Amino acid sequence: YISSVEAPFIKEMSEITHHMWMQGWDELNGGNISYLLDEEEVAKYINVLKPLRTINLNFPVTELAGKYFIVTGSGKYFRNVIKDPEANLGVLRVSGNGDSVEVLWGLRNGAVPTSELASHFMSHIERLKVDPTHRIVLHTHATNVIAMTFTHDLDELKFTKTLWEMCTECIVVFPDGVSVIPWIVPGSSEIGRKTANKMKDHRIVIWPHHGIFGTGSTMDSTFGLIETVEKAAIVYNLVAGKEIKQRITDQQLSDLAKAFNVTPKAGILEV
Ligand code: 2HA
Ligand code: ZN
Repeated sequence: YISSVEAPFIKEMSEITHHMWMQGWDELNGGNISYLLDEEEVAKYINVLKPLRTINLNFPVTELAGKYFIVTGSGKYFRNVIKDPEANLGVLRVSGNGDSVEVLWGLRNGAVPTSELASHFMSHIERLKVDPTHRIVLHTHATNVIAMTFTHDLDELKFTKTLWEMCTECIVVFPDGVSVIPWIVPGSSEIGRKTANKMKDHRIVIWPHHGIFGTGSTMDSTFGLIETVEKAAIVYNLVAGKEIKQRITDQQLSDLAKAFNVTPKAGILEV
């Protein structure tokens, strides 16, 4: 095998966790990522014939049987991943009946996958149904999105419209809008099911007073999507309480969608 630390997927995970920590979004053990990998890609760097150990799941995921993922570890800090990927990340394979995962690399010293594995795996299942190129689920405590969930109506159509209005490019980047679930205890199967249910027709799910889930085919597109939502939330928070003298109108949002050939989520624009 080529040295595992040379694996592009380990480098990508190390770089993005470092970058997100630098944004201030992933304090302490906040945030988690799971990334669906191809067996051939994994097998170039890691011995897939010798699982290190098995971890049982309390939410079976038969749909993901045999699939490979690299994930962040539970209780691990994004800040530390780049210094020691093998302690803070793990490469997993879902067992044939979907009720456990085999650890193939990483999660040194008995560490376990992210506490939000239920939300991640259930979201992968739903996104793969609508997008065969889907690969990544990324959760982070994006500061301004969290702040916005205190002052803005949590109705997801209203939330989406406000974000679209904050920056011209938003409707082009997420014409499918954002979804919002109620506040639920994190790490639970319930929050996993509610999140995944929204993933049937959204790539973004906002957890009020907690953070955001984003999905996509590549690390760049997934991070870029979350970055764009967060940017809109920054602008929202900056103009909050100030007199708005001009704004992007519904007609202009509709013109943007036409010009960039995207279909805005229905029921939001009044034109
Ligand atoms: O990993 O972010 O939602 C800690 C969390 C839980
Ligand atoms: Zn969190």
